[in-house]
Amino acid sequence: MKNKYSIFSLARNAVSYHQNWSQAWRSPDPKPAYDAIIVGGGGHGLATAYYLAKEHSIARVAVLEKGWIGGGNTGRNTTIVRSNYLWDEAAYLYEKSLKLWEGLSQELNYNVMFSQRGVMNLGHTLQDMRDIVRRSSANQLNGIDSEVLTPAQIKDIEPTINTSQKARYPILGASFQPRGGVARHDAVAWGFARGADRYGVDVIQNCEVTGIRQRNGSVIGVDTTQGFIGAPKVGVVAAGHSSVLADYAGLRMPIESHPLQALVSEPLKPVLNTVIMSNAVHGYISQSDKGELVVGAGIDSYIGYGQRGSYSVIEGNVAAIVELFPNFSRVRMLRQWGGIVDVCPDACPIISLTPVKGLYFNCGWGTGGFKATPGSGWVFAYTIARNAPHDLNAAFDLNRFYTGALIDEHGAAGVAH
Ligand code: FAD
Ligand code: PYC
Repeated sequence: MKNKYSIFSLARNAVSYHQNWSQAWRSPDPKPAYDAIIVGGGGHGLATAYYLAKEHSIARVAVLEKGWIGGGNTGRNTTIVRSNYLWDEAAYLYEKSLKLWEGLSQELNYNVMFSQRGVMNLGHTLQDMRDIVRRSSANQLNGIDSEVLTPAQIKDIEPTINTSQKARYPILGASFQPRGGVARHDAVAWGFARGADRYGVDVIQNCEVTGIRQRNGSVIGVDTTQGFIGAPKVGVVAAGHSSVLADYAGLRMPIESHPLQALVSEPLKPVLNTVIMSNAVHGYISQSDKGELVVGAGIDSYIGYGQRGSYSVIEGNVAAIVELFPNFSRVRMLRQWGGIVDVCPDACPIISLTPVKGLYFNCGWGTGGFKATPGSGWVFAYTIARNAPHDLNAAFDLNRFYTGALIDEHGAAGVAH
């Protein structure tokens, strides 16, 4: 019976141009003040608001987004999810996130299309293989699924890959995380937005934060394109624009902002079974459920805010992909785009209190924050609610850049930066 009604409702809404289609979340005007403001309506910001309301009963919250939700890196990334990081601190944080991914569609009652098809990181040199074995062993010691594959095992899983030892960069092996995979990126933003809205959170789009006001060293609210909005707690999750927001508060972040590009092909019949990444040749590839090949490379080396990227990176990227998969040489690429990623010197994020009381920053995820979306929101909500980090994010404090306790994850970052 339920299905019959939903089929009728679909047909009715199709002919009425969705006039009576109930909105997934409200579009409220901003209130004069909230208990907490989250700056940035990407997946991380929306997840933070969701967990603030759900886990900490702080629901007088506004998420302020300068454009539309998910229109930043959340909607621009290549959706790879994995937790195979080297050091305990990072491995625990990403693994918390992966566990949340595993129940996220049920948690939000929204299909985020999380597909655990496995992620392979290829090795092309003896040093690559030494690093792979080391990281895989570290993962296993931390209870994270990880295997080291031979070229023959790789070929069994991906029959179209070129494992010839005569290739310019021959494949010597790979690490494989079977629980890794991909998800539908904008569904994650929409699912968290709808969930947060149902707890009473105001998700406010087209509302750019243009200033962060403080009094006697404490935050008191933000200036926006829709006027001043007061709050004793402000959490900034602005991905590629974190330094701009930090500047509003008189802070400097140890961050560089770089373009990162991606491209997709025309749709093909199913041809790839897993996600394949190669840091050494600067290329990674997966196949979307629509059949498109989803391809990306390392960052563009210059600093900038233009969400485009340069042609030379694309050229090197597709050359690497064609070397790995010669039969893709005649596939046509349909679209290309860029996003701006904020990169920290140790390739790890900052999830931290700041010298301004009530002001918190969650940033510096570089090329790899999509996979962390639920976990990042979960720990950041805790940090804002308790005014103290959770054990899982204590090591990702801003102070590490003063103490020197950096967590170098350049090797585990899927793409070079
Ligand atoms: P965003 O979605 O960018 O959210 C930040 C929001 O803040 C934006 O919507 C922006 O409009 C808003 N904002 C900025 N300034 C203001 C302001 N002043 N006022 C109000 N709002 C503001 N990660 C992975 O784990 N796997 C991948 O496969 C992967 N691939 C990637 C491929 C590309 C091409 C790119 C660009 C990134 C990729 N990443 C990947 C990284 C990942 O996309 C990001 O780390 C992650 O999405 C960051 O999430 P976010 O919610 O913080 O960012
Ligand atoms: O962090 O796994 C990752 C990733 C893949 C592509 C971009 N980032």
